[in-house]
Amino acid sequence: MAKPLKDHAAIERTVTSALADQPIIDMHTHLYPPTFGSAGGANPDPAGLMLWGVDELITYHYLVAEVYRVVPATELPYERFWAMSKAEQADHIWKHLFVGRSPISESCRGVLTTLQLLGLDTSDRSLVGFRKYFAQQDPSGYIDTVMEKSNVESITMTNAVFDDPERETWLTNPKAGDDPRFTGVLRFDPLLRDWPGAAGRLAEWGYAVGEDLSGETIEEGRRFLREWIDRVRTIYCAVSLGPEFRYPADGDDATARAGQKVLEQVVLPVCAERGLPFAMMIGAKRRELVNPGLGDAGDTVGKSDVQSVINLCREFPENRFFCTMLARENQHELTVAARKFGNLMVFGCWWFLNNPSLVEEMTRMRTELLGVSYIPQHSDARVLDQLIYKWDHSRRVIGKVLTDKYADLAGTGWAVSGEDVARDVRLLLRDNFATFVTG
Ligand code: HDL
Ligand code: ZN
Repeated sequence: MAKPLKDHAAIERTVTSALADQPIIDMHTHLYPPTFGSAGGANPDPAGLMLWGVDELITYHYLVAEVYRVVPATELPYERFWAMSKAEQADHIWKHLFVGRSPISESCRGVLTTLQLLGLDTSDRSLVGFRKYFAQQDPSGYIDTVMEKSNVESITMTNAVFDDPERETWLTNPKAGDDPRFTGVLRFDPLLRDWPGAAGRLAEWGYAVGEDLSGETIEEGRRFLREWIDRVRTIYCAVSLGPEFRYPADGDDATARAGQKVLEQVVLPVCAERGLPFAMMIGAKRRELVNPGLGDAGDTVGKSDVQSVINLCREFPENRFFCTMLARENQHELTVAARKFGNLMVFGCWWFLNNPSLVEEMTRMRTELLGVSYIPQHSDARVLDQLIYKWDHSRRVIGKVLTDKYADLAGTGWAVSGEDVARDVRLLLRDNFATFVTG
């Protein structure tokens, strides 16, 4: 019989080391291997999709939004900011969010956590030394450094097939995704959010589809998905959906009705046939409705409809669904929905929820309602180095919650052992995902 953990301090130590020692499969990132072009280091490719280094960290779109709160567009027009070099943008953000004010927001703190855990001197308020360090790094070797420091064993990409640079990379270099440290996820938002636009693109690419979904459209749509699932060697398929997403679709909205038909007759049948989960990330209100001048920073959050997720899980029992929602207000109802369906796996504290106060609230609620049968976090990293801070900060909060929960458990007289904790942490940080993906 394993030795039970006696007191709160012993439980805290055990939980902290179990989380630190557990290699993570990061199930949602926007990261890429060097085959997609390296935008950092000594010889940056400005068109490269592999973002890394201090200037990319500081110009992450979360910080762009925050700097525009203190230097408004009336003072610095968006077009002028976007015309600056990456280094000039970073200098502007560093001046106003780090030197001119304390960098206590989660996005600013994250930059400093990453630099500190890389062993750099974060008492230095100049960027010169940091830039020198990154200029000395080799892109591929640096990926190993970051994965080792964050204890991430596998990085899941977001391969958005409707984004031209992404698609063209795959078409010109079939080996683009061969890096064993990365796995592919086929992302196709326009298929469901804007079928008329998507149909036009597919037709350009040689698929005999029609906006009116007639003729061979359904079969050709399935061919398109199958070909890209194979090319990307995708381990699940994904979309981001707006807060207005409904299943079944609102009868008056022709585009939404077309999206529903594509979901029912193309996406879900191909995912089921290939045994792939389908991930729905719901609640992002895209920048066109908010503030397009901010670019990636221009999107916002809206409350979504959990009943639509319930309807899909019930009506498509042969499909497996990942789901995360962007609004704090949706979290309790979505977590309760996960109690009703074994084919629903809730995951992550997405985007505007990835802040310690909300990660703690969500992780407590999920653990109390679901035990350890959920996936507490994904990084959503867009800049490679962010893995270091996003997982350091998340492990700290998850550790706080698990320590309390195991202390409560020990209080019932149940013998909590280090082996139990390590097994549960393995499920939360890796095996719940790995098992759900293989089905
Ligand atoms: O759609 C998504 O996958 C979101 O995560 C967006 O990429 C968003 O801009 C983001 O980076 N959130 O962290
Ligand atoms: Zn994302």
